[in-house]
Amino acid sequence: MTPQNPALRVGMAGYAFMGAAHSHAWRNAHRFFDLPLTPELTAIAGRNQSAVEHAAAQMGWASTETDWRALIAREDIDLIDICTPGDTHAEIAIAALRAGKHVLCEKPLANSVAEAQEMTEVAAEAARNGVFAMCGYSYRRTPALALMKRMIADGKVGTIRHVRAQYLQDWLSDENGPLTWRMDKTKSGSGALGDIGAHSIDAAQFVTGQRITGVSAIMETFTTQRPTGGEFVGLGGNTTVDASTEMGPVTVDDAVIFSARFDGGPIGVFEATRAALGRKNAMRLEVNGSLGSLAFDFEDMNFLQFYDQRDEAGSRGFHRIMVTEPEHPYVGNWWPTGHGLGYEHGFTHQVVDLVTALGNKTQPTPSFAEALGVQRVLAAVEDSATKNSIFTTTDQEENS
Ligand code: SOE
Repeated sequence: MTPQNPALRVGMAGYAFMGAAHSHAWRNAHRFFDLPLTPELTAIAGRNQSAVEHAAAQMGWASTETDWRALIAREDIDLIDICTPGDTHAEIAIAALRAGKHVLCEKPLANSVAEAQEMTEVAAEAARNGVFAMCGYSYRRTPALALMKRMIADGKVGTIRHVRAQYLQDWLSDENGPLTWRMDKTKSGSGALGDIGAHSIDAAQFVTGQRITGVSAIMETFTTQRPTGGEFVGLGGNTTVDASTEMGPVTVDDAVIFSARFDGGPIGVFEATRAALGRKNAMRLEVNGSLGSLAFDFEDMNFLQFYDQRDEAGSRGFHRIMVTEPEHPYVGNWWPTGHGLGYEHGFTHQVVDLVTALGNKTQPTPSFAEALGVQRVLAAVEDSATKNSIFTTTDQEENS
């Protein structure tokens, strides 16, 4: 009888889409990976008693709280998992760390650089006492993106010249879609930029091992007013019928595009939108180097495209690597080759890496300091978009 690993007792704040994805990960990680600690779904917190009790029953949590502060006060909880909107991240994470609880905080880390800086300082102090914090940029744990990073590090594309990142969704194409927290700047911090553009920024810095040092941006809000009171069915799909006819202001971007410079020399082009009809979750990343290119599209997430200039001239072309071999990151613990993984597996791999780091008493990644770096890029993009001077063609005609 192998000795039972110590428990990692988890308290989660929030139970919507991210709560469901994180709960799936906490339930399954130790059943497919050998972990030094065994996660336990000890308590879930949400303000609405009946809703959080339903969520607990559905997602497998042992108890409920209606205030996140009660989670932090409990002696039977070791880690706080923050799956709430961005305006609550700083308050919850700082209180949890100061109470000696490890923290997993959904992305983006915060709604401002100032909040992210304070969280990072508190996390650094907590780490000195063996209490660790991680930010939930889960896409880097998609096997094909982890393989992209490995191949770049192994020199497969040579010197990086271009980084091209798009994150395209269409669930906000419908102007009758209701006004929810993701469109309220006081709750979400920004729109497509922080919600999905942050994933692209983290993934681009992760796979290249380089940092964005400067940006030039345009941000746009296509639908400036939306019906209040309704909710989206799931995230995409049709809106519910109970959206009221009262309209409210959208205070965030529908779409953002920006150019970027990386500290190691490459230049980059980024795009994030939730209004690209027909694109459901097209998180795309392409790296072009002096010896080859790598390209990924989450809508084809079990494959990585690789062009190798060193191939025979007559046989050069993008190879479509099926990322399901035991040699590939994470996949050896799941199914035989060719059976594939899904969106939820990135969250499970996130728990695997977090719990492994905690069991080894080492800093899990991305740390709050690394997530602060993404926050700085988000702020620079917003700053550029508000101050950027677009050189119109009429300017050129007048000045010529
Ligand atoms: C909505 O755009 C959303 O749920 C994001 O918030 C998630 O981070 C992304 O993984 C899926 O789309």
